[in-house]
Amino acid sequence: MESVLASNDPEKTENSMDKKYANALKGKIDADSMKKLDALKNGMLHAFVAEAVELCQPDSIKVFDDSDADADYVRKKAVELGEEKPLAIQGHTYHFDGMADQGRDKEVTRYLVPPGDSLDKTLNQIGRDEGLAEVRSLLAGSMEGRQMIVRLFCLGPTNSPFGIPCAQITDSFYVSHSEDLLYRRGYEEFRRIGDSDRFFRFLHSAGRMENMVSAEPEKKRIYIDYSREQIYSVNTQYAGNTVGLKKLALRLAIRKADREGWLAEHMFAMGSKGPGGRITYFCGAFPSACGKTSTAMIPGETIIGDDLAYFRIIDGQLRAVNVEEGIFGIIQDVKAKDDPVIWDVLTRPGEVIFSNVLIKDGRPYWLGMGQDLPKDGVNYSGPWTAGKKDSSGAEILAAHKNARYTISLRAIANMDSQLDNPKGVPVGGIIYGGRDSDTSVPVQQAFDWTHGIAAYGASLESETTAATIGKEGVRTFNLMSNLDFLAIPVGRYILNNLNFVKPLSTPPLVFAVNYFLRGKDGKFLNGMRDKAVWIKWMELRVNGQADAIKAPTGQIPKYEDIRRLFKQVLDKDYSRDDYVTQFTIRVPENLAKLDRIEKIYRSEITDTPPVVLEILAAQRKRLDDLKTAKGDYVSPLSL
Ligand code: GTP
Ligand code: SPV
Ligand code: MN
Repeated sequence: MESVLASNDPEKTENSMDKKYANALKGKIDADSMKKLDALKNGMLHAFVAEAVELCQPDSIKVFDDSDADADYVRKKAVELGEEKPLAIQGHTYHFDGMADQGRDKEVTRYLVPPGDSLDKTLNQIGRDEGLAEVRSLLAGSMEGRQMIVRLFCLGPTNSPFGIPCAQITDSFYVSHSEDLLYRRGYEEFRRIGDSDRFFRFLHSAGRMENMVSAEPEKKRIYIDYSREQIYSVNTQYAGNTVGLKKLALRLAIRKADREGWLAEHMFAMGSKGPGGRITYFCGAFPSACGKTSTAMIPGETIIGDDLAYFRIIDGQLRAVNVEEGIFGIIQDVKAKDDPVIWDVLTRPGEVIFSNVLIKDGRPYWLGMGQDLPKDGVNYSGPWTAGKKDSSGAEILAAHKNARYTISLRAIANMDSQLDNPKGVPVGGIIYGGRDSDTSVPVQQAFDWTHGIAAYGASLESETTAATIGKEGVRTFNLMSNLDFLAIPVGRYILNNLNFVKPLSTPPLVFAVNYFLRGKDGKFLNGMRDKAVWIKWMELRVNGQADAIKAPTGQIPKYEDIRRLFKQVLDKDYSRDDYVTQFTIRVPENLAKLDRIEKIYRSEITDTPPVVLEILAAQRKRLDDLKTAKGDYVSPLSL
């Protein structure tokens, strides 16, 4: 049969939709959905839906608008169909992903490269024609017997220079429900943009399912058709692989930002309260599972976002928005004592999706929750008892390390009042951090923007975690925590960052933190809550109210300031010994890091901006000089 979409018939229905598209939907779409879709008068959207229907062959199609009734339908369907199951507390549900679907799957996430284009050879990629044929064959007929869900959302606030409208098509009510919690509704935003092609498109199918879990992980594919700003995802449910607006959109946004002169970052955004009630905003980039959510959630501060931020220069200020309005957060180690804000949301009635936790008697359990876990229950592996092994003989823990919760920021007591400001918030400081057991001090400030971008952001390394599938604990280069999502040349991306602040008279300060520094005994040198002190020190620095000591790697805090802040913020006595141990400059480790980073920029990255190498060379010289003067391990008191 010839595709109805192939005809070139310009004839319109009595409504706005092209007849060929209307024909493709006929018999499957209900009148209300047709009305909603038609009212948007967006030819590109109509084409996207019609093509998806032709390919995936759903039984029915439902188009959603911004109404609470529609969100309600999604929530109910997720439970009715069994993708989510209710828990004892009202509004709480849980969802499992498959055994081989517990994190972002970088292996099968590929860019579709059109003929004549080329991407950095380190990026996972496939020719566009070949890739499209492959993923389309996996999607063909994938929605038979199911309903196709057509949702419209907005990345960033609506009616804002930051906003990017998005259309998500999926057959998963879990994915759709997650998006309801995580993103701003966008039907009205589409109405506002009219017949524009300025929107991202995501097509997802969970594929064949067993027990409501994607059953063919070997056929999992996540393909990024960047030349059309469209993503295909199939045979997976894990949100990082399916929720188009999260990391898949980030890949498109980075390219769009590059073209348009703004920045799309893997960063949290938060407000820190300073003396006199002022609020100073910070954005921070740490790789997956390295502390963004925990930092954005510091008790007593305010949260804008925990994972994704867009930056623009507006009215002479660097301003940021949260791309999202919810949290897909790691649940491991969330405890009543350390994380009172999240704990509260996770233990009272309200909308929460728990994924890949242990369930027993209608209650969720996770690793590091601060209490003994049941010895049996149900988890992502099915019925579970302590000691259960997987097919390769490895122990299956009670809950997955990358188990998560999905909530709306609106449920959180310390949500910042500026979350929806269409112009975002002014950024006082940028923070880079990663899992670094042996090199960097807990907090330091760059000498200037260029030093911060080159020596902190572009030199970021972190040990891998359970948030991505693969080996954990491997020290990996991950510039600006954004390397997984970068499909523009690395040097170009660094230059975009370097040049971004050129129009500003005072750029934000740049800081580096390290929550994961270990002592000789292998134990962490800092407690979970110490980050609250580092943030307060940065807040004072941004406002010119704290001194610093010049070290070769940056400016570090003075003991007296930190001691005072520990007392004030955590009511803790911070000893001079702790200060010396934590802030000792570890010269050999810092030099070794420079060796690793310089090697990458000299031999693997072909468009390294020369200034990056100059900054690193100057840092090396400062470290060498210190070594000559004072040895390998230099106390901050002797700087
Ligand atoms: P993504 O959502 O994957 O992007 O991660 P994230 O950067 O938001 O990470 P998150 O804040 O959820 O932290 C993840 C893990 O880091 C948790 O298991 C925490 O226990 C651990 N963590 C956070 N802060 C600290 C800290 O100060 N010290 C130590 N040792 N671990 C920490
Ligand atoms: C991350 O892995 O950085 C996350 C979770 O924030 S995911 O949705 O998988 O991207
Ligand atoms: Mn993340």
